[in-house]
Amino acid sequence: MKTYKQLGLAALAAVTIVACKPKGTETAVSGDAAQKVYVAPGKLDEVYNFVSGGFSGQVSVVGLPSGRTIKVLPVFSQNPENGYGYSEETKPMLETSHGFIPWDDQHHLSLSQTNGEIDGRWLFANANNTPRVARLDLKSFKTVEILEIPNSAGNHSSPFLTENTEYVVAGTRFAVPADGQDDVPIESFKQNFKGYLSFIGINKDSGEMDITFQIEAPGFNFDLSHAGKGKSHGWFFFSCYNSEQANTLLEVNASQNEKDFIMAVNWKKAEEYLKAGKGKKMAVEYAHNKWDEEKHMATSTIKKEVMVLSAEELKDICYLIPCPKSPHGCDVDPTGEYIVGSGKLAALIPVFSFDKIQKAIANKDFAGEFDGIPIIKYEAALHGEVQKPGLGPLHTEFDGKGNAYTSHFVSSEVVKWDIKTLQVLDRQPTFYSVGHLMVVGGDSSKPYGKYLVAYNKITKDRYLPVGPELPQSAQLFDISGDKMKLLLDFPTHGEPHYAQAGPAELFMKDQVKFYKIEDNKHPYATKGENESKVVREGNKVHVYMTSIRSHFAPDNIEGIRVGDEVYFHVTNLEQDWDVPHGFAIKGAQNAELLIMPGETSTLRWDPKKPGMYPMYCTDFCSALHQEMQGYVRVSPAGSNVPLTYHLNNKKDNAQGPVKQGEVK
Ligand code: K7E
Ligand code: CUA
Repeated sequence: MKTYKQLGLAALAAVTIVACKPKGTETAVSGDAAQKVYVAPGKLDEVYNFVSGGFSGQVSVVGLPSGRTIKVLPVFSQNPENGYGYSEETKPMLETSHGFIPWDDQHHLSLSQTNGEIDGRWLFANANNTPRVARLDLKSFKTVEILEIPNSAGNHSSPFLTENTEYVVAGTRFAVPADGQDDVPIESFKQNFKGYLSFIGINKDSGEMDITFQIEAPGFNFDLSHAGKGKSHGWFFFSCYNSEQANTLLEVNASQNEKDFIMAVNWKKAEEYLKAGKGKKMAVEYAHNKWDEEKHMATSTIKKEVMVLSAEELKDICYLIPCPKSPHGCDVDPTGEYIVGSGKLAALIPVFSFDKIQKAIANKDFAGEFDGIPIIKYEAALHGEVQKPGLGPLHTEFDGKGNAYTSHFVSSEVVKWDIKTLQVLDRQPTFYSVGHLMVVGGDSSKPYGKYLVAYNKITKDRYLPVGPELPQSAQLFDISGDKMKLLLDFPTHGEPHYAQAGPAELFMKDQVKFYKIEDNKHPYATKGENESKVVREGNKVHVYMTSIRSHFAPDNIEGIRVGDEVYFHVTNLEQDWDVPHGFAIKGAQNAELLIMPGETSTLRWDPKKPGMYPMYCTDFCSALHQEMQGYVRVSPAGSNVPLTYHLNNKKDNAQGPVKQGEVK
């Protein structure tokens, strides 16, 4: 029995909780919001939104305006749902110079562009922790390439790209000593630590990545970047913090200087120096992993050198522009004239002018040098400052109508302002603590506009509570009018940072629906049931298996022994869209396989003890999906049970003579 006093306290606590709840969270939505986001059953969304997964290592595809998550695309993390990073074919995608890495922290995305417009071909994604850049092919929505970045740590200012996808860049967030020369005291930071910027060349037709050159810059922390476009094509802009070059308690020690920098890089000039032989070869090791769409498998190779240009020696490739208080976002407007820097601790937003930067360089209007790199005078580069925009400005996107939208982490709001006049036009609260925001096509030369999405860090009371770990969240705004209108909240997969989006038509043409079985060049492909077989090579057993509605061939196997390494090479014989089969076997220390029509995938299985092991299809593929099953009999090590395989109790699973793997 509770005493009155206890009940009183409980009642008081309840009142307190109610009183603490932020007010007005529901009232920000206008009356027609539901109509604007409603996508009726059978209808398709208007926009593909690719959203970074942060610490999930993956990328989500979200439909807008509905906010529905359509798919999670595996990139840097193993994905048990479809066997990515578990199947023998996909494991090489996650190889690095440090060995197999099953996870990463994925922050930024860039859709490939032609003439500054999104072209719908590829999506690039960065990995922060073990520096890598991935390329996804948007015909198949698959990760088809991952390139490790040497001389880097914390690949944060990445993977931003130039207007014809000539380069994707990767700037190191942590200043580091060069690879192989890094066994030095941390105290020697100022002498030995550098900031490397990688320019990854992209093959025009195939999309294949290769590091064309790196620029060795002073030991700053390069945070974010965006390429020039239009008139500023040929330049790249990187924000950097920690110009103090502190190496401990950065929270305090890297916030000392009134201004850090935006570094403007003339990459066309860098190309000239490279051609003129001014680069030096550096011995490094980095993995280059490629997916082969015909062999249905990845290969990983280790590359051994990279060309490096020194910013200190080659005077006119890098310039520093002072930028207030620990810059974060670095964004370029659709015309290429305005460069917006966002100081996380600043109470204003500086906007720089490309024309003025050029003039300042021509007139040597410098305020000194930093490690041999000219510092342009702040006022000489400045177009103007947005006054009192909000607190903690982070990231800016554009609508193509002369407006900019900046996220404010500390004051939890999106602020709309005029790029030319720098006047604040509108502000809307976000719930809560917005990081990146994105306008559809908002970092291209031709924004599509219409929608803005805020990606928030904190959700508290926005969804049904699910314990201490809550989802992150996105909020959709209609930006077609003068004032932004909040339309929708939706939870996200992982922690969203940056995102990209484009109109649906761009991505719907030429999509792969299935793989032609006659084009399958996988060395273990089985192109018909009567080709299925089981072959023993010492303790390795290769199962050439097929799947078709609704059975595997073979579906019974005997003669497997403890100590065997069994490889199930499953070929899905279906030739129709949306008919994958799954494959799983009891005791596999692995995920399932999810095999697309016409594809071959391999599951490695090392049975640990004798027994009868059922295997089955995991993807509900037909009315008789549940019948899609079989057995593998595992005998003790050294047993002489002959290796046989069956379908419909016929050994050799078809007509013809009984085939048996050799048994030693
Ligand atoms: Cu601002 Cu990693 Cu782009 Cu997150 S970063 S928010
Ligand atoms: Cu195949 Cu279920």
